[in-house]
Amino acid sequence: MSLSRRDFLKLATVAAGGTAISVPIFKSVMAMGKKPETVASNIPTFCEICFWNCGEIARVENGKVVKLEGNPTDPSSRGKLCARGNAGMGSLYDPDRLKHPMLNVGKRGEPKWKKVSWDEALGFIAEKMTKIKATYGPEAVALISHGTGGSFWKYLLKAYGSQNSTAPSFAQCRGPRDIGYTLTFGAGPGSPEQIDLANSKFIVLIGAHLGENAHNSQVQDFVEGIARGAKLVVVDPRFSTAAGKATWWLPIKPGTDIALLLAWINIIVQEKLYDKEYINKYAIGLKELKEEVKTYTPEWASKETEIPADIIVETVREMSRYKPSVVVHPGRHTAWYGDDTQRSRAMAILTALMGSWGREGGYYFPTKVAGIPEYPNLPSPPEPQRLKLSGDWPYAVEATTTSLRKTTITGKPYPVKGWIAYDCHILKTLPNQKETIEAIKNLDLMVVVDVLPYAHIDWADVILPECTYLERYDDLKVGKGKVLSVTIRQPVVQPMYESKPSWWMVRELGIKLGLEAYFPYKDIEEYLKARLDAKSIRFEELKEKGTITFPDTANPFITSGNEPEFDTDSGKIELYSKALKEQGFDPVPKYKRPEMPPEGYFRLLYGRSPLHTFSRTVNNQWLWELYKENELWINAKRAKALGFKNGEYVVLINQDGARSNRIKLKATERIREDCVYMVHGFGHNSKETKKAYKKGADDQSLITRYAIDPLMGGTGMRVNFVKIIKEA
Ligand SMILES: Nc1nc2c(c(=O)[nH]1)N[C@H]1C(S)=C(S)[C@@H](COP(=O)(O)OP(=O)(O)OC[C@H]3O[C@@H](n4cnc5c(=O)[nH]c(N)nc54)[C@H](O)[C@@H]3O)O[C@H]1N2
Ligand SMILES: Nc1nc2c(c(=O)[nH]1)N[C@H]1C(S)=C(S)[C@@H](COP(=O)(O)OP(=O)(O)OC[C@H]3O[C@@H](n4cnc5c(=O)[nH]c(N)nc54)[C@H](O)[C@@H]3O)O[C@H]1N2
Ligand code: SF4
Ligand SMILES: [Mo]
Repeated sequence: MSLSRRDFLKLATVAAGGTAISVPIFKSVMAMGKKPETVASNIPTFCEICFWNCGEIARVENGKVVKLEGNPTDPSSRGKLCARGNAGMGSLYDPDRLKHPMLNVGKRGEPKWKKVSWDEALGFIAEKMTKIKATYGPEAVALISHGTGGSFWKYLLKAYGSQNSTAPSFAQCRGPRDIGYTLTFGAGPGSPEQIDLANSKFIVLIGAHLGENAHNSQVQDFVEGIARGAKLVVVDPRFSTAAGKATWWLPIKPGTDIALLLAWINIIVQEKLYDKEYINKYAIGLKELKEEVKTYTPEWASKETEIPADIIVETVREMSRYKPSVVVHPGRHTAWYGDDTQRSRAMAILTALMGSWGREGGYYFPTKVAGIPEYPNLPSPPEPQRLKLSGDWPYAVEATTTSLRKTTITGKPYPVKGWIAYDCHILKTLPNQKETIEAIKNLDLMVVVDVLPYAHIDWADVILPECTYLERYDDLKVGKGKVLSVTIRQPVVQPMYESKPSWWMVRELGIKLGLEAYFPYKDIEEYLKARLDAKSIRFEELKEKGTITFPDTANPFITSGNEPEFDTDSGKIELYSKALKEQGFDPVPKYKRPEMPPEGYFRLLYGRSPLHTFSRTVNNQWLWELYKENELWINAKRAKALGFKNGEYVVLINQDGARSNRIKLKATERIREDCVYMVHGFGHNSKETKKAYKKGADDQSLITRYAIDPLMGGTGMRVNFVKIIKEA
C-alpha cells in the first residue's frame, strides 16, 4: 500500500468530517489559544459492511463518528474489525449518497428525477401496490433483498399477502451447499459456518479463499488453526492468499472439483480410511457409495483435474491421519458450474467419512439463543393464496431471484408486476443483465431502497434513500455459533439528509396500505423491547453493552450424553440418498466434464478483495484509496505469448460478444493458463458515484450465460469464456 499512516489519518479526518468544514473550525479555536471542548461517547452497534455483522463500538466526537473498533464481547469480531469494517464511516460520510426520496418522471432506464417528500414517495408506492393487488393478487409484488434491514420488508410483504421474498444469498451464493449438506446431514453448515477451524488439524479449502474472503472471526480461527500447526490443502486454479499458507496447493483445472472429490472418496473407501465406528453408528449407504465411486481412480481424476495422481493419493491419506479433526470447508459462494449441489454433496460425504460432523476440530452442532420471538404479539399474516416462486426445482426451499425474474418476463405461473430491490444492486448481483432489464420493463412498479446512486437506480420508478447502518436501528442480531449472543444495532449519529431507516419506511407504507394492525408498535424501540422482554434482557443494558453473551447452554460436539440427531429421511447421515434417486437425480454425485474454453478464450473466474464487499464499498473513500480498481489476473506466460504487458489496460469480450470496460492486466505465475480472474463488484457506469465511476471492469457484464442447478435453481456463473483485446 502506497498510503502512509499520516496520509491515512489525514484522509480519515476529512472522511469523518464529511466536509472540510470541521477542520477550519478546529484550527480557528486552536489559533485563539483555547483547547476545543470535545463531547465524546462510545456507542456500540454492529457492522453492515458485510453480513458477518461484527459487533463494534463507534467513537463519536462532537456528533461525528471518528473511529470504529471491534466490540471485545461480540463473538463475530472479538474486538477486531476487518479493513472494511474499520472504514465504515466512509459509507456514512460518502458525499455521493442518496439524500432525498425521488420519483422518476422520465422513462425507466432514462430517468428524470424529481425530488419528492416521503409522504409523496410512499403514497405513490401504496397506490401502485393497491392497484396491483386488486388486479393481479398480492403475490404479484416481490422483494429482492440482502442485509439486515431486509427482514422488515419481508414482513411488510407477508402482511400484504406475498411470500415472494427472494435473496441473492440463495441462488447466487450459499443455496447449493446448504441443500447439499442438508441432503446428507439433515442440516446445513450454517452461517456463520459451524467449523472449528481453530482446533482443526487438517483443513481443506476448495475455492473458499479465506483471507480474501474476509469474514472476521472465521479468518481469526483459520489463522489460529494454521499457527497451531494444522495442515492445509488449497484446491484453487489460482494461488490465493490462503494457498500461500498451504502444505499442498492443488491448481485444479476449473470446473473439475467433483472428479477430485470422487477420487478422494474412492481411495478412502477402498483403503478403509474412514472413521469406521462413526460411519457404522451414524451413516447409511456405504456399500452403495463404494460401488458408485469405484471407477473414479486417482489416475482418471488426474487426467480431468490436471493434479498428479500421487498427490491426490498423498493428500487424502494424510487427511485421514488427522480424522476426525478435519475441516473440509463447505465454501460459501458455491454457485459455480450448475452441478454445485452435487459438488457440495461430495464435500459433505467426505466430511462424513472423516467423522468430522459434530467433532472437535471439525464441525460443531448448530446452537442458537432460544426464547426471543421474531414478531411478538403481532397478528399472523394472511395464508398465502398462491405458491411462492421457487421455479421447477424440487429443493428450492425459498423463492429464488432468478425464478422471480423469469416469471416476471413470462407471466407464468402468474403475473409479477412490482419489485422492491432492497440493499441489492440487482444489475451487478444477478447473471445476465439483459434478462434483469427485460423483466423490469414488464413491471408496473419498481422501487429501489438504497444508499448510493449506482446504475441500477436508473431502472426505478421511485427511490427511497435509506440511512446507513451507523444512523439507524435494525432488528436484533441473535447470534449463532459456539458462543451464544444477542447484539443490538442502534444509531450512533442522527440520520443525515432526508434519509430514513427501513423500519420507519415499512411502517409508514404499511399504514398507507391499510395494514395498521400489523404495526402496533409506535417505534422500533418498543418493538425491540418486546422481543427482549421475552428473554428478560433489559433494553437499556443491551444498548450500553452492545452485545450480551449467554453461558454455553448447548454442547456443540458428540459425547456419550450428547448423541446427534440427523434430520434426514432415514434419521442417519445419507452417503447414498434415496430421496434424490426418487426425484430422478444421482443418489451419489457423478462427474460430468464441463464445457471447456474454445481456442483463444479463457474461462472467466472471479472472487473477493479483502478491501471491498461486492460493489457496495467501491465508492467508499477509504477503501477506494487502498484499492481503486480491479485487475485481470492472467498467467504471465500466456500474457507474453499474446503480446500483453503487465499493467497495460485491456478489454474483454465474451463468447456472446459482450464487452467489458477497460481493466488493468496483472500478469502473474499465480494462476493457471486456461483461466483469468478478477475481483467482483467493479466497473461502475454511474457518473453519480464519482470515485467508483469507470474504475475497473464488471465481471457480471461478461456473465451472459449461467448454468442452472437442477436440484435447487442456483445459477452457476463460471461458465463464461473471454478473449482479451487491446484497449482501442
Ligand atoms: N472481503 C470480502 N469478504 C467477503 C465478501 C466480500 O465481498 N468481501 N463476501 C462474502 C460472501 S457473501 C461470500 S458468499 C464469500 C465468497 O467467498 P468464497 O466462498 O470463498 O468464494 P469462492 O467462490 O469459493 O472463492 C473464490 C475462489 O475460488 C477460486 N475458483 C474459481 N473457480 C474455481 C474452481 O473451479 N475450482 C476451485 N477449486 N476453485 C475455483 C477462485 O480462484 C477464488 O480464489 O465471501 C464473503 N466474504
Ligand atoms: N458476477 C458475480 N455475481 C455475484 C457474485 C460474484 O462474486 N460475482 N457474488 C454473489 C454473492 S455470493 C452475493 S452474496 C451477492 C451479493 O449481492 P448484493 O448484496 O446485491 O451486492 P452489492 O453489489 O454489494 O449491492 C449492494 C447494494 O446495496 C446498497 N447498500 C449498501 N448499504 C446499504 C444499506 O445500508 N441500505 C440499503 N438499502 N442499501 C445499501 C449498495 O449501494 C448497493 O447498491 O452477489 C452474487 N452475485
Ligand atoms: S467482517 Fe469486516 S465488513 Fe464484515 S461485518 Fe465484520 S468488520 Fe464488518
Ligand atoms: Mo454471498
